[in-house]
Order: sequence, then structure tokens, then C-alpha cells
Amino acid sequence: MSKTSALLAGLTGAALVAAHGHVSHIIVNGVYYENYDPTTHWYQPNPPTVIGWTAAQQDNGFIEPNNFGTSDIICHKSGSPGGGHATVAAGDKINIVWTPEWPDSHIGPVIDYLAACNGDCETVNKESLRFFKIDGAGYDKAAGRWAAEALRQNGNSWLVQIPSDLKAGNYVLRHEIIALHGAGSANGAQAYPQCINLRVTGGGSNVPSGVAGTSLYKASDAGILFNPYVASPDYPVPGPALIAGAASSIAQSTSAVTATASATAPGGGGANPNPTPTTTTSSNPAPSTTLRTTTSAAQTTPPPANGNVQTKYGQCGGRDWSGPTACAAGSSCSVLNDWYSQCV
Ligand SMILES: [Cu+2]
Repeated sequence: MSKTSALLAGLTGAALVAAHGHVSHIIVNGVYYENYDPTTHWYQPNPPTVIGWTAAQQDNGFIEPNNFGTSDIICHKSGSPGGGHATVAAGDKINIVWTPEWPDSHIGPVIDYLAACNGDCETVNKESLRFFKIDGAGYDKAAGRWAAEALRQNGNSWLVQIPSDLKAGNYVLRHEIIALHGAGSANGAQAYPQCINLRVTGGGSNVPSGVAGTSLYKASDAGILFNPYVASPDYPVPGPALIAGAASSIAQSTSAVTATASATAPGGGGANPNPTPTTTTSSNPAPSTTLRTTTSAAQTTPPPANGNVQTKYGQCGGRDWSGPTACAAGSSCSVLNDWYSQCV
């Protein structure tokens, strides 16, 4: 990691503690692949070519249940394909690493899907993707914890195994945490989908059928409108059934990094410049023209919470909460339930 990227990582890491998160990288057999970073790459005129999908998640935010029928649920807000991919073998275990720290209040399931691209994933139409579920963990009664808590305890990472009999080809991996701290109320769940392009080698002939991203969940699903604040909850993981032979999750562990690789561009050539995102957002907190023409850390990093003021989407109250209760300008503290209030 260069001095500059180390500085960026340090600055953004500090600012994200009170926010949510995104997948920062994946590790495949010790090899580190950088993911799309919405808090910096979004603002760069020529962001690096990465394996992860570009999305308007500059706030590390989420998709709300009322939008589960829109294309934003497929690969996050205004998602568009990553410019490259990582290569994995069928049967490989991939460590998917989130930015530190996933908020401990954000309990809920961790779910992984694959969808065949039937061609290059870098140019795929996301509406054509059909996702099949390769794992999906909710509440583990034996361990007494939610999958998102297990992820936190596993170095903010999740280990996913590519089915060993999967047919070789290009696939989008859709990894997702659904936070349930507000899910006892209508439209209170929060989906954090993260999409990554994979070329799967080896394998067999298995081509599971799947469903469109816009058909994965409904706001009224039992696992979406759900009060998690009960003893030993009976939680139904939402979405389609697991594919045959799949487990809800594999044994979790972290992965050591022994090498770093760049995303492979389609056709196997060198890295191409990633197209500048063509979508814009009116909720961008700062003038986009300024941000898009600069790459300095100071101007691409969201302002950190200042002392007693919580950043937008951060926690601002709830039982046993001792942190800030005031919200940054442009947001106000909203009580979601006895356990959690949020700056929105
Ligand atoms: Cu949140």
C-alpha cells in the first residue's frame, strides 16, 4: 500500500466508524484484490479499475425496503459493472473484507448470491442477472449471535465458498448484509448489497437457476419486516432458497494477505481506465465539480464526526448509548426503537 493510499485508508477509516460500510477488498488464496471504494473512487475522474461495481453509496448507505423492487437493490444505488474481475477456482474460499468497523447495533443476516453473466460481467446488463443463493446466515441460536455479529468478530470479514461443482464462467458475486435494528417497523430494514466480478475456473456442470435482483425481497417479507429484539429469535433468512447442497454458511476464519493483484480487464489484457461514473446524485453533500477534479485526501474524505455531533446515518441514541445525541447539519435524530436512534 502506498503512502497516499495508507493515508486515505486511515482518514476514511476514522470517518466511517460512525457510519455503515462497504467491502474494501477480497482475499483469494492469499491474494488481495482492491474493491470499489465509494468514498473516494466516486470522486475521481479516472478511478482505478477494480473488481467491484461502481455505485452511488458515497455515504456507505443502504437500500430501504420500499426500493427492493427497483434496480438499486441489484448492486446498490445506480450500480454499474466493475471494470475488471478476479479469477477464482470453483471450490475456492473467498474472504470478503468490510471497512472497519461494522456497527455492532446493525444486527442481521449475511447472504451471498452468484449470477452468471453469460459473457463479460464488465458489460453485463444488471437486469439480466439471475441470482442464486450460495449461503445465507441469520441468527445462530447455538452461538447466540447474528451473522453480522459473527462477521464483526471475524475481522469484519466473511468467508464464502464458491460451489465446487459450479460451471466455469463469469459471475457476479452479490454479497449482502441486511441490518435489522429498525426492521420491526415498516421500511426499517437496511440492505447493503456489494457486487464483485469473478471469473470462475474449473468446476463442473452445475448452473443453478436464479431470480432477478428486483425479485429477491419484498418489504413485507417475514425476514425483512422483523423485530430482532426478542430472546433467541426464530429468524427466516429472506430471499430464495439456498441452492441444493449449500450450507447457510461455512466455518468462518480470516485470510492472511501474501500478495496483491490488480483486477483483470475483460479479454485478459492490462488494466483499462475505468469509465467515470455517468450517474450523479443530487444528495451529494459537496459541489461535485470541485470533488471530481481533485484527488487530494482532504477533499475526498467526508468530514469526521466532531466531538458531540453524530454524522448522518450514525447512531444518536438508544438504550445504553453513551455517544453523541446531536446530529450533523442536514439530519436529525430519529427514534427507530428503544435500542436505536439514528441521524437521518
Ligand atoms: Cu445504519
